[in-house]
Amino acid sequence: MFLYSHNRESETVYSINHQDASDMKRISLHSTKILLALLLPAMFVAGAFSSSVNAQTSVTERYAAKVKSEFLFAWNNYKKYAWGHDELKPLSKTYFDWYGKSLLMTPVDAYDTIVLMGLKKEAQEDEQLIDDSLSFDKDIVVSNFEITIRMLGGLLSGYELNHDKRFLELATDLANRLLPAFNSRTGMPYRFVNLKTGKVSGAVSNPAEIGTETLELGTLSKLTGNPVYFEKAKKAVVALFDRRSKIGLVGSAINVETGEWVSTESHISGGIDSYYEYLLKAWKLFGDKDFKNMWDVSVAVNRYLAQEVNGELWYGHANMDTGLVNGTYFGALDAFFPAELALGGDLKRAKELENSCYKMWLYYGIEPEQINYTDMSILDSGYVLRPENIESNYYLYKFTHDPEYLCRAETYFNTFVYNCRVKDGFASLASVTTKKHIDDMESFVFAETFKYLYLTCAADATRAVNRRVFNTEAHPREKVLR
Ligand code: DMJ
Repeated sequence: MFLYSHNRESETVYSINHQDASDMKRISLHSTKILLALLLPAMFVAGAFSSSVNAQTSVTERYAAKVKSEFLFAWNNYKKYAWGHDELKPLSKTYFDWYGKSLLMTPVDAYDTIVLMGLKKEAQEDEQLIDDSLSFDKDIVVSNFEITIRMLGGLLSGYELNHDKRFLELATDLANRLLPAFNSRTGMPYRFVNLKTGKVSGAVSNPAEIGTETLELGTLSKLTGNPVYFEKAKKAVVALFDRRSKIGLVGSAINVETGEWVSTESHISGGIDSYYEYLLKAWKLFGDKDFKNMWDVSVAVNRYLAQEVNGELWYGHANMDTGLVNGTYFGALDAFFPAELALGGDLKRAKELENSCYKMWLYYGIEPEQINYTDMSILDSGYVLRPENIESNYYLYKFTHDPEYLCRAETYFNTFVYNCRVKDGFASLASVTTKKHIDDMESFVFAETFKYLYLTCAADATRAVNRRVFNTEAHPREKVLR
């Protein structure tokens, strides 16, 4: 089986090793439970949040302070070993630039979290770095999707928070350089574009990469008064939506020149996930009814992909034309969906799916990239510091105020720190069973993982963003159209 990864160009497609998967099945559930039983009591103070309201507030404040302190630990290591580069390599204490030349990925992705945490000195240093050194005039081929959600998203949120005109200039320049990606016959964007020449490549794309530009380009249209950005993004989404199957599902790969589906496998996982997220959020942010209609049709996923297994709710993989589930896989990226269900008003399903996601997180001490939910066996054992599970828990708490989700937030935080903190930052895991670290710390750790952990407990910061809509990289958007 092949899946599209959201990540770098070099990681566009990866395969799952079925031998590993069957080996993993042999790991006994019993030993995992014993391991959890030994580890968890020492690490968690579960229940601390559920006492009186005052006690709850002081505990949440202490927790928020701990999250902030771990964020600062990661940020200071980025500053020490990778300042001015895209990412910190936390084991070798050096840096990684996605395209050979830095686009300041971590400084841009981290900026609004730094502001929300009230870290004034760090915010000033970061703003200065971006103002002085960020330039998109580079002869590099970039992923339209990744650069839109991380860089354009980060610059626009930064501008909405600091009103620094340079951020808006940079965002506009970047969007103009990305726009050629939309010049396909169908209006759906190519995956890659050269920032200097505008040359495009990657005609076979997927719903997530095609449909995850509306929040960023729509915001830019409102801020600049130039409608072209939103028009291009919306046209792409509509072109994709119009190619849905008779039962309302989309596939996982489509040719943007011919409009033909290349893979009819339907799911809510990586490669499709944020297409659904942006249908809902474009409606929430811009009040555009077309997006609401598209979201309403798309909840066909609840009808065809949702499955009850052992009394738990999961979402599988199905053929987009028949709706018959043919793969019982679920993973770290799918865990974004309880958040969308909650935002869309379906709290019942949101809670059920969040319970499954939480189980997936705890089962091996921290979540693997993908499991088979019928027996919880691992299909892809890595953990790259992803935020989606934590993000959904944040929304569940926001909508229910049930202290259970505060307890869970603490568990997410403790297990994250316990498993991924290394001497000089936070490192991804090659495998959640061996817990072996790899030399990789994605910028979304700053943009999303720490932000959602912090917002779950920091009341002031949460109030500040309550009316905003987060893009898929957790950059908060002001409701500029209402
Ligand atoms: C982030 O870049 C975004 O959340 C995206 O939508 C999915 N992948 C990563 C986090 O896992």
